[in-house]
Amino acid sequence: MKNRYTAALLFLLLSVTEAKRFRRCEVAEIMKKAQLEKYGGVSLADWVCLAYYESKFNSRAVGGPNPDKGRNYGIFQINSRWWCSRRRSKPDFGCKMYCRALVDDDITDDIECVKIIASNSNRMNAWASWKRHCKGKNLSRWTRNCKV
Ligand SMILES: *[C@@H]1O[C@H](CO)[C@@H](O)[C@H](O)[C@H]1NC(C)=O
Ligand SMILES: [Ca+2]
Repeated sequence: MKNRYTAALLFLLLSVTEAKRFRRCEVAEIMKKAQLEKYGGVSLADWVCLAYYESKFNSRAVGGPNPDKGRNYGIFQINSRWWCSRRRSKPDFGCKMYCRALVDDDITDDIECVKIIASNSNRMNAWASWKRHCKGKNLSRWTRNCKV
């Protein structure tokens, strides 16, 4: 019994340290400050919606592996196949960043990376969850009551 209790407590502590869940308006306000709505030809609400469906606003989320062998990092689930480097050597992929910089609790550099992704020819279609859940929908609820 004692061991099970200890294990449960340890699990709880690990869960807490492994997830940093941002609040919806917190995400919207950071994005607004970084002028993300000027990228991808979409609104700020589209970006908030995208981040929700990619990661539930968990900046430490790691997804995949994908069929292309990449993994997806952080609040925007950025793919290491094209955009960030998992290796120790100089980061040379699209965003010129290490993937580990995409799973910390500072999302401002992640935003700079998605600006580059959204400027690419596929634009927002790089994110399947945006196409499925956000594209062309009424997204007013994503920025409702936020200071943006
Ligand atoms: C979007 O939904 C909100 C309520 O959720 C509504 O007030 C608004 O008029 C809708 N906008 C459009 C363009 O339908
Ligand atoms: Ca970051």
